[in-house]
Amino acid sequence: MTINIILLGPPGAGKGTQAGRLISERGLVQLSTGDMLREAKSSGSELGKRVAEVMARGELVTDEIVVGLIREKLAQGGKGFIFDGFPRTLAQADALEKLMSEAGQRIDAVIELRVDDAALVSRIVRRAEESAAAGLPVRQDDTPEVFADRLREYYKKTAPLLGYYYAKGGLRQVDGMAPVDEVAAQIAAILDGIPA
Ligand code: B4P
Repeated sequence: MTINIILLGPPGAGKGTQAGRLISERGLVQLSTGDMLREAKSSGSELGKRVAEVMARGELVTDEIVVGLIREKLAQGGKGFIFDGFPRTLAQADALEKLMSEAGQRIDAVIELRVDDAALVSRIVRRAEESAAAGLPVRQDDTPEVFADRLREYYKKTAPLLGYYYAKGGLRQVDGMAPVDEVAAQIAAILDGIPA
């Protein structure tokens, strides 16, 4: 069965973590705008330089850039997508709806990972400490100061999507505070309940 899902939630909610599970367990294709933007950043291109400045401030990159990246990926084809970190604004949600309908596809479920703010901050701080201890690069936006700005952007620009998808009837919620395996089990139960 082919399914397309959106993982929605604040920064650090575990969208990327759960997308990783879904790739290995269900063979879905992950479309992470965060990863795409980090790739653009490390390429050193003009676009990458602009993106790097915005991300370092904890702000959202423009809808135009992000929708362009998603359009390119969707044009490469494939079935069964996990939209991880996209859409993040109402304009992106509208653009996605258009792109999916042009491709003759639909979004089967929008899954919100619910995690409280204090837990988000401690996850991000832990990730930065673990990366540093392992000699791995630490994400520039994983500092408590930038994280506060990322969270502010989330509540201002992304949280309104919860009402948007609730009104459409496709919003499902999971307890993102639970351990990774338990969150994965909650998501699996939602996916198993989607009619073929
Ligand atoms: P993203 O890369 O999307 O990153 P994120 O929101 O920080 O992370 P995610 O929710 O995936 O958390 P993760 O699994 O890593 O965005 C980064 C930046 O890119 C944005 O600020 C923005 O500038 C830009 N951007 C991206 N998409 C955009 C868009 N559409 N439009 C505009 N700009 C865009 O988990 C975090 C940590 O928690 C990890 O260390 C993990 O191990 C841990 N964790 C996960 N699940 C856990 C659990 N259940 N219990 C305990 N710890 C857990």
